[in-house]
Amino acid sequence: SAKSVGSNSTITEKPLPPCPEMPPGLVGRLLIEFGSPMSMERVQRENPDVQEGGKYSPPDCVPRQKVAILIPFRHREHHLKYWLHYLHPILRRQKVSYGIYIINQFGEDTFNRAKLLNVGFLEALRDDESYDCFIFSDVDLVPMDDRNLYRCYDQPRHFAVAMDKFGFRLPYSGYFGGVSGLSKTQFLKINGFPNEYWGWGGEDDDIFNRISLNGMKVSRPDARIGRYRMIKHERDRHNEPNPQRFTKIQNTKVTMKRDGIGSLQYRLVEKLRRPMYTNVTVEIGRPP
Ligand code: UDH
Repeated sequence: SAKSVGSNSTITEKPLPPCPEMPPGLVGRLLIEFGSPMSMERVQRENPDVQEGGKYSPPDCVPRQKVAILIPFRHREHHLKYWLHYLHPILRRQKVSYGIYIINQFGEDTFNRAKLLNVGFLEALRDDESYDCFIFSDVDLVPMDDRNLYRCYDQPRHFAVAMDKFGFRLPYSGYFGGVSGLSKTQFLKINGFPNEYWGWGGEDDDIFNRISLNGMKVSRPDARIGRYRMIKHERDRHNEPNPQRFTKIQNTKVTMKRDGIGSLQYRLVEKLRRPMYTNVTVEIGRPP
C-alpha cells in the first residue's frame, strides 16, 4: 500500500491497485549487444530498487503472480553480468514481482541443466512459498523486446521462439529450449523436469513431451516479439552432447512417472543472497 498525506495531514494507507494486464511503460524492440564491458558494480548502481537476493516488486501496483526466475549455471560469471544488466530493467518495466535464482552446479562432473532447474523450483519455494510462477532461463539469452512478458500463462510458455542463432525462427515445432515458464500447478502436473539427462541436449524435448502427454499445449509469443540474442560462446567443458538423448526422449511416457520433482535428490552446499541475485550452489551427483 502507498502512504499519502490526507487533507487533515494524517498519513493514510491507500491500497495499491492491481497491475494492469498490459504494462504501460514498455518500450518494445531493444538494442542488445555484448561488446561493451560490463561490471556487477554497474548493474548494482543502475538497479538501486532491487532488494538483496535479486528481489523486486513494483512500487505502484500489485501483480497477480509472483515469479521465480531460475538460471542453470556453472562458470558463466561473464554472461551473468550481461543477463542481469538487461533483465532487471526489463522486468521492472513489465511490472513483475520476482526473485532471481542462480542454480550453480558444484564440482566438475557432467552438467545437468534440467536437474538444476528442479532444484531451483524447490529452493525458490523454500525461500518464499508464495511463488506461483517459474521461469527457466539460460544465462546467455536476452530478450530483444520487452513485450515478451515474463509471466505464466494458461498453458506452459515457451519464450525463446526466435533466437538469433537459429535465424530468428523456431528450429523445429516442438522446440522448448532456452527460456520457458510454467505455473506451479503446470510444473507439478508433469512431475517437474527429468533428472536423468546428463550433458547437453534432450532434456528440453523431454519436457515438451511431458507437457503434451499431460494434455497441455505450449503457448508462445509472436515470432516478431519473441526474439532473443544469445551471447556467443564455445561449448563448455563437461557438457558434451549426450549420445543417449535420442533414445531417452522416446521413453518420456514411461520415465516421467518415476523420474521428476518427486524423485529429486541433491545436497545444498550454500545459499547466498547477493545484491542482484540469490546464489544456490548444489551437489547433484553424476551420471551412473
Ligand atoms: N550452463 C552453464 N555452464 C555450463 C554449461 C551450461 O552455466 O558449463 C548453463 C547456461 O545457463 C547455459 C545453459 O546451461 O546457457 C545451456 O547450455 P549451453 O549454453 O551449453 O547450450 P547451448 O545449446 O550451446 O546454448 C551449446 C554449445 C554450443 C557450442 C558452439 C560452438 N561454436
